[in-house]
Parts: sequence; structure tokens; C-alpha cells
Amino acid sequence: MNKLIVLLVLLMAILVAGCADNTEQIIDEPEVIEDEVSEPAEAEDDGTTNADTEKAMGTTVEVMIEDFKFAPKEIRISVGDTIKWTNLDSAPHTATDNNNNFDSGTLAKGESFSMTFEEAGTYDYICTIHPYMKGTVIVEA
Ligand SMILES: [Cu+2]
Repeated sequence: MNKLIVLLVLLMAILVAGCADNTEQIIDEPEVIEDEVSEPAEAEDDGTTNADTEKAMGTTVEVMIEDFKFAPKEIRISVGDTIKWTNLDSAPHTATDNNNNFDSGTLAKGESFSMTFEEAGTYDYICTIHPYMKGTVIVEA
């Protein structure tokens, strides 16, 4: 008699396990639907607040003005990144784009100027006080 009860319990356990498998499959289906819903939401973000998102995501890269040189002289960044120039010399300097995309104005010792680049391209710039001081910002999309 005891063996029969053990067999019945085992059969019940197998049946319960089988039912559990079925419920798991039912639970999986809504997860797929959630993934489909999330895609249009991302597209909406790109369309409405593009500039704000890029500013929030961009990083700030420092360029030092020291010994009458921009260091690094050439720098590569991504669209949305910000360059921060800081003058470490006693002499005043500027960071002035050759095509008027940005101009720091005169920077005294310790002063900084920041520029966020929203368009890909190559930006050659100089110090207008010492035009032999040249630098390049390469903004990659
Ligand atoms: Cu200068």
C-alpha cells in the first residue's frame, strides 16, 4: 500500500511540473510585447529633444593654453562634446575659429572658455593675439 501512495505522489509531482512549464510560457509572451513598445518611445526622444540629449550625453575635453601653444594642438571629439580651453600663461590668449564658429575673446591667466560642438567637421583656430598659435578640433559624427 505504501508503495502505491509513493507512486501516486510521484505522478502528482510530474503533473504539477508539467503545469508549471505551461504557465512560464504564458508569462514569456507579454515580455516580447514590451520590447516592441519601447522602440517607438526611443524614436520620439530623438525627434523632440535632440540637442538637449546630446548636451547631456557629451563629455568635456580640456585643452590647455601653455607656453604659447594649444595642448593638445589637434584634438578629436564626438558631436555633442565640449572643449574647455584654459589659459595657463601669464600672457593673454584667445581661441578663435578661422570660420567664426567660436571665439573665446581674451583669456587672462587662469580663465577658461567652453564650446560645445553640435556639427561634425574640422575646426581650425588660432590665437588672434599670437596668430602663429594654431590648433585644430576634429568633430566626428
Ligand atoms: Cu596667444
